[in-house]
Amino acid sequence: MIELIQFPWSPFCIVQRRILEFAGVRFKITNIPSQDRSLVWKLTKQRYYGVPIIKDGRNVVFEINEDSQVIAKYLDEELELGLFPSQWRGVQSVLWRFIENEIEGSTFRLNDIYWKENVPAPEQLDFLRFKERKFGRGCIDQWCKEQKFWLKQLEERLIPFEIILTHQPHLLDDRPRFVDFDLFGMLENFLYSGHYQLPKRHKQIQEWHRRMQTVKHTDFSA
Ligand SMILES: N[C@@H](CCC(=O)N[C@@H](CS)C(=O)NCC(=O)O)C(=O)O
Repeated sequence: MIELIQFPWSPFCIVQRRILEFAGVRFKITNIPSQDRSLVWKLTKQRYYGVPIIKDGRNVVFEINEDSQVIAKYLDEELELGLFPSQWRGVQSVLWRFIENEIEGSTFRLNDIYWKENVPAPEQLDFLRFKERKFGRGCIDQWCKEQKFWLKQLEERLIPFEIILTHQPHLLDDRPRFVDFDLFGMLENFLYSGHYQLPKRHKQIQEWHRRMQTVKHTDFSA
């Protein structure tokens, strides 16, 4: 059985989790503390410490750089999901960079504002230290003060997706492709704390998001 090693609010983990649910296969979730990557380190034979990774029998699958989609492509091939059709290769690789940088830049900050509610107490010290070493002292307090700005920025950066979805049910055509799951993962991370809703003006995104929560591969089989 495929095992997903993750922690629940990670946007990139949510992407792979939803792909596995979409596929309709049985899979196992192993949650690790967000600041303890020893299991990942061990399984990858000291080659990776990020999440998510997956273990499928003897195969341990993980990313090789910031923009690789090794895990999603592995699942796509093994489970024949049609997430990376060749005609959309170029377009998808441009879109996922936008989603994972421009969109994620707003969404993770907005969710991190509520970190004390998400991160279990014993992990909070390491979590805060990790964030402050990466983004500077007091970064989360700063994001808290800037909350309106990040919300506005997210709303604006979602406009192109709202326009696309006015014309078609999914981001590239009439069925979900990888970028649909990618955007879904970032938005689920944004919604994780329960303090936010999707921007009111983005009605098409709201509907698409509702569909993406339950869509199944079998809905599209011939
Ligand atoms: N492009 C990677 C990004 C994964 C990523 O940034 N994961 C975060 C957690 S959300 C992580 O583990 N970062 C390294 C760290 O926290 O040390 C992917 O799609 O899996």
